[in-house]
Amino acid sequence: MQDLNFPGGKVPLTSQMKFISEASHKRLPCYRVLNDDGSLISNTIHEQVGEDVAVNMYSAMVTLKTMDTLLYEAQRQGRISFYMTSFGEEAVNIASAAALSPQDFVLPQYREAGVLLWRGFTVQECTNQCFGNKDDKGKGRQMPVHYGSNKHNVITISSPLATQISQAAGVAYSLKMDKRGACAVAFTGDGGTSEGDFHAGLNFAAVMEAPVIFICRNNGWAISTPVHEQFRSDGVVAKGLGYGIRSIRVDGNDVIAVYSAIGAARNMAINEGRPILVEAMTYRVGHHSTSDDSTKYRPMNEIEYWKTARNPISIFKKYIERYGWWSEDKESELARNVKKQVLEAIKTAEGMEKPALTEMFTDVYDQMPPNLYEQERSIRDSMKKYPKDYPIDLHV
Ligand SMILES: Cc1ncc(C[n+]2csc(CCOP(=O)(O)OP(=O)(O)O)c2C)c(N)n1
Ligand SMILES: [Mg+2]
Repeated sequence: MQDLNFPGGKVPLTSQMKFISEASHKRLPCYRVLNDDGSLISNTIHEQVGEDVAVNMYSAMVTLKTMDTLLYEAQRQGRISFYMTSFGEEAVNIASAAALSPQDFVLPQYREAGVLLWRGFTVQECTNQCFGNKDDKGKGRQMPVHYGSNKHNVITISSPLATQISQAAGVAYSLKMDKRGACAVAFTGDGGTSEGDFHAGLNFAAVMEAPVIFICRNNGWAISTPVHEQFRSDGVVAKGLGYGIRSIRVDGNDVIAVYSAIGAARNMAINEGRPILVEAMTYRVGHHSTSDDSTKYRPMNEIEYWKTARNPISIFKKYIERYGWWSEDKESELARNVKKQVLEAIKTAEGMEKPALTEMFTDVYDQMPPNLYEQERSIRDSMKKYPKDYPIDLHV
């Protein structure tokens, strides 16, 4: 039978009434370079990572984990209101950031603080944001961990899921029109892929040939929703075909695999002008946030397995030890320095004044409208009337 020329191209005809199966019997494979004992799998194609980059990536992962541990504790002590950790996902954070260029625009979900740290946004800056003090660039108006930095080309995190995905398609298209030789990178969780914005963003990027990398951290859970209640497709990578997007599934706990895949994705996105979808398979070892207790909905041994046997930091430590790039002395020195750095940052951030009250009402409109003046007056009256209910250090 002949092909028929439909709008959109020629399609072969068939007399067989054959439905396309909803699933292939084999799941799509996951690209991996490192064994769990830190040795290289033979015959893999991957980036050669030298000592400096490897040690920097390892140190950044340890910094992220230490910052998470101590800021999580600070929340438990009532010193900050909220926190989210990246435990178990340090490799996706750091290795993807390391494979990008500082000119690439990153649009994070919220579990990617490591990308900021890698770009030079300091532990002190993260801590200032979490404490909402006067050095927080967001002027204390966002929830903790909603970082963003103009200087580092990282768009501020917004709580509503997936909004960053369609925005990234637009950012990428503009980078392409301006011939900037850079790409946009949007992170999402597995849960974020159920939002309409995910589908709109991928389709828009494919049609407009926008240089954007969509990185999905498939960590198994969206708060208490497991992935089998999230989608019936073979995870996220399978969706790429539906949108005409080149895609790869990668072991998200393997630093070298993530680094290599994101580096290759970046080259294709920019040089060929196309979006790329990366599904990084990982696990959320921590609770969803400080408002969650994940032992209520998942078994302890599952958490323990990913925390120990599949820990991305320990796997990569074994890799750098094999090359003689790391030692127990270096490990203790790093641990000591990083802990000191984070504790000092917390002390400084906590001791700093809060932003002036007026900041709560500015930056939304060019000229402050009467209703905001009214709200400001009302809060000042309330402070006078109930001084005990407001922090004494509130800078008015
Ligand atoms: C539009 C929207 N719906 C619901 C929520 C509440 N919410 C916050 S995080 C989250 C789970 C997201 O899971 P996932 O994308 O897998 O990311 P992870 O937390 O696992 O990193 C939900 C449902 C939200 N913030 N925005
Ligand atoms: Mg998730």
